[in-house]
Amino acid sequence: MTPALKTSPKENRETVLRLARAAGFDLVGVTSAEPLEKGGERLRRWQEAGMSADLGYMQRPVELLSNPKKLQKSARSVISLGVSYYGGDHPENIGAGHVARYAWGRDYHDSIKERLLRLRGDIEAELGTRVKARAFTDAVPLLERSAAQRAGLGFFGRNACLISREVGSYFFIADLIIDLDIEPDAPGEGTCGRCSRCMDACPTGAIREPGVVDARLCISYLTIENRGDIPPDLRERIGDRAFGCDICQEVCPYNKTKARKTGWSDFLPEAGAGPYLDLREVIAVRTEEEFERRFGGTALTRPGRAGLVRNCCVVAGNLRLGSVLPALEEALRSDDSPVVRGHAAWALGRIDGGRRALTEALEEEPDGGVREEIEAALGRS
Ligand code: B12
Ligand code: SF4
Ligand code: SF4
Repeated sequence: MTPALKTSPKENRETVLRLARAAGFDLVGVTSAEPLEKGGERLRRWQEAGMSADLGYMQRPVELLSNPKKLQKSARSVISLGVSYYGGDHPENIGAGHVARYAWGRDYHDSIKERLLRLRGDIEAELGTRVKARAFTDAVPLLERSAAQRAGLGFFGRNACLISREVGSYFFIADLIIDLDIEPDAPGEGTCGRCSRCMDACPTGAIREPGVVDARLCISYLTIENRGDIPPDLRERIGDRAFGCDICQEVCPYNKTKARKTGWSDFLPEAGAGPYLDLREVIAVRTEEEFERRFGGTALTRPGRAGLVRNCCVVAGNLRLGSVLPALEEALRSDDSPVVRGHAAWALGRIDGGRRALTEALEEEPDGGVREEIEAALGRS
């Protein structure tokens, strides 16, 4: 290892780009570690409008979320990386719970972190010096889309996603905040033109204005980050979505023509839960151990057992599946979580043959909130 670096920012850039591609990243770009001012401004307005819902990590100060140097004092550059998670399209629904594409395979946090650390090692080996670099994806408080846009990976779509002209928007963003001077890229450019398909297609109206998503209404938030009840007036609009939502990306013309099949076997359906969940099976998961056995190592653990079971109850109610009645009845009788029991009651109220179990449960139910759900499902309130 040589302590002093003899390579120029231009040479560093060539090295980083080559090594990142060799490590399997589809996209790579570089920006300085200076604050992301425009992104910070947008974040401030988003926070002030209450659109961050109860996401505590998004309510942290704008100065922190928009400044790479707050995460690593010695930072000189941000290497922004993109990796496609596109494993194809969903087969036609056969009465199951739809899973957003990014979560079909192994947990991306683990897969990407491993490769980022390997990339950092490769950079050190090639430059012959140690570098200080913080490696993360979707785990550290930084506006990753804004950093990626400034690093040239793509442009902001009206659905707020970063869209690459090379691969569309089905890609994760990962970062190395590094104490190395690297020649930066020009910011990403592109436009939606006159298209507004994502805004028209969003079932909950969550895209409040171009590029601005209200988390309180977004199905991705409601089914993944939210730990409590799904507001009754939004349940029907969730349709068959049991985990996350891709609607505003599915309708996007860039994804129709540019989506690139992932080269990482970790993200293929065989590596995890795949594109659909068996509703009866998930609704019957009663313990944390069973949940971990079934979904450990995938992103589906994020909402917790009760959250995922809750979502599957809502989907069963929306699809009005008689075959799921016994599982819903059992959940209403015996699940420990009031959130699960309440959503099971809601679903039973929408399925033919569900009333008897509701009437019986009303006698026994100890939780006031769940009793209200049962009353509502029976049409009494
Ligand atoms: C909080 C969060 C959410 C929240 C809020 C989403 C939101 N749009 O704000 C919820 C839970 C709803 C969510 C959902 C999803 N998320 Co999310 N999420 C995040 C997280 C942690 C922070 C996002 C954030 O800062 N939001 C606040 C707003 C203000 O910022 P922003 O989304 O970055 O939007 C910026 C740009 O869009 C820009 N902008 C928008 N329009 C315009 C127009 C102009 C002219 C300009 C200049 C700028 C501009 O301004 C905003 C501020 O910088 C990031 C990871 C991270 N640390 O950055 C992942 C991240 C954004 N999510 C990601 C993914 C994959 C998703 C989902 C697709 C998952 C799914 N299938 O269910 C959906 C997509 C929903 C959507 N349409 O945005 C990826 C996006 C990758 C990409 N190609 O864009 C990220 C980057 C995670 C990662 N590391 O890969 N997410
Ligand atoms: S992810 Fe779904 S709910 Fe969220 S903005 Fe996109 S279409 Fe709307
Ligand atoms: S669907 Fe249309 S408006 Fe929405 S992000 Fe794609 S190109 Fe832009």
